[in-house]
Amino acid sequence: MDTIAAIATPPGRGAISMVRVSGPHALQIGERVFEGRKRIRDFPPGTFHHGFILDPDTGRKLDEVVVLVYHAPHSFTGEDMLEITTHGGLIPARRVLRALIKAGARMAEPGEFTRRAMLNGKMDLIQAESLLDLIDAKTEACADVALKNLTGELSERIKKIREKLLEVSMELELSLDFTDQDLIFPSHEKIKKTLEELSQEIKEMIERWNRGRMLMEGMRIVITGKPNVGKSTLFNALLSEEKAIVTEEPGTTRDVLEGWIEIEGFPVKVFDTAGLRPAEGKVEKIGIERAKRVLESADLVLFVVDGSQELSQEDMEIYEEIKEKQHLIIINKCDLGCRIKEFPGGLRISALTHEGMDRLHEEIKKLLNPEELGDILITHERHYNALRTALQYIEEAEKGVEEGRGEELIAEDVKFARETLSSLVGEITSEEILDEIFSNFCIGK
Ligand SMILES: Nc1nc2c(ncn2[C@@H]2O[C@H](COP(=O)(O)OP(=O)(O)OP(=O)(O)O)[C@@H](O)[C@H]2O)c(=O)[nH]1
Ligand SMILES: [Mg+2]
Repeated sequence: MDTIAAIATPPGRGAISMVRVSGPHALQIGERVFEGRKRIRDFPPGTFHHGFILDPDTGRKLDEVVVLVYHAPHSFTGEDMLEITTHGGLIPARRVLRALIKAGARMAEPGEFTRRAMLNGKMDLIQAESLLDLIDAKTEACADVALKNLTGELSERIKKIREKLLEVSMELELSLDFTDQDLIFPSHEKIKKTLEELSQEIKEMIERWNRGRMLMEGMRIVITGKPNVGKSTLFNALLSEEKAIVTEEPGTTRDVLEGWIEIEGFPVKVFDTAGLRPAEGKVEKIGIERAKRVLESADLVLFVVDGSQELSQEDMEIYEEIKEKQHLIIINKCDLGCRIKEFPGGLRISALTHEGMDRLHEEIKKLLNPEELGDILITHERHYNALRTALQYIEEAEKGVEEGRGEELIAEDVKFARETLSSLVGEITSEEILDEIFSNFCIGK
């Protein structure tokens, strides 16, 4: 294993930056560039030491630093590590990194520190991914869920399920050894019960995936309706910003506009789109195509109609298109009176005067269900897919027990379920998958 180094802090103006070094030669490489009162190898672990970093070839001073030493295995990566705190800004940390490379370290790949932490058993793959989630957290709630999984809550649940599956496998082995029907029967009842419990537990985790996804990636709210009903005015009201152009001319909005807001800790991405109608020009046509495309990916559609006029054929045509999706009907311009008798459950608002906006927020909040935030564990598609696959195997095994299939066959399904969960926590995961996951990390993490 070679020794890696990287700048762990983002570039730019700031008080301090940090350069990290990890690997079997971290201390020796540090010594080649560090000048202080003590040699690095004599630092007691976990203590800070003041000194200078010098160019190993010329002896030129590069920065005044503080160095912290960790001895393997008591470090983030599980290897010998140095954390060199340099002055902030672009140059000091870069010069220190260059000196370390000259002294024998190699530039770290993105996520390589975390990958080593995983290889050395400091964390599993789910925890590594949660670390990335924490860094990328857009809201407090995202950070809470990420931290929970970083400290191992999801991993623990998965490992417990896997242990129970192992018990089932052992029971099946036992049944295989006995041919006496009386002996086999009670064990089969027990196996069936365990499998049922496990599939129930996995189902509950999977059910919350959609909200976990919305928490991590943001809920996508798309505003649609015919031209001039006040979509852009509503968009601006939701964002509390005059971002979209509003005019009394139908067909004002052409491009898809987007903006982030936060509702109860959930990041929410709001899209304003072109009013839907038979397009009049080339630009509008493209705009409408784009609007339709973004509608397809909506978690929630806000279907807007103009309440100051009667409902039209055009409104109904658009409604027919979106009614199968999760939607809210918004009867806008209510400050001008409401002439729409249809849609008794529609939300009457005025995007202009903000009347009724509170109720709209409430309705969106209901869909996000923030009270159950604490139960969200699944926030990655990878986790969701693995759990679904494991569930299929477990259900197949359940069926096998019910139908009295041979123990070998049932044992196969249970084994596959176990292996799927092992790959979820990263114990048997291919290099390509690991490469892909870690490539999303920052350098220095
Ligand atoms: N009185 C009143 N006027 C509104 C309200 N909402 C929007 N308007 C007006 O309706 C007109 C159209 O508003 P926009 O927000 O541009 O409508 P749009 O649906 O985005 O229109 P397109 O982009 O052309 O599809 C503007 O003159 C707005 O000021 C409202 O709640 N009350
Ligand atoms: Mg508009």
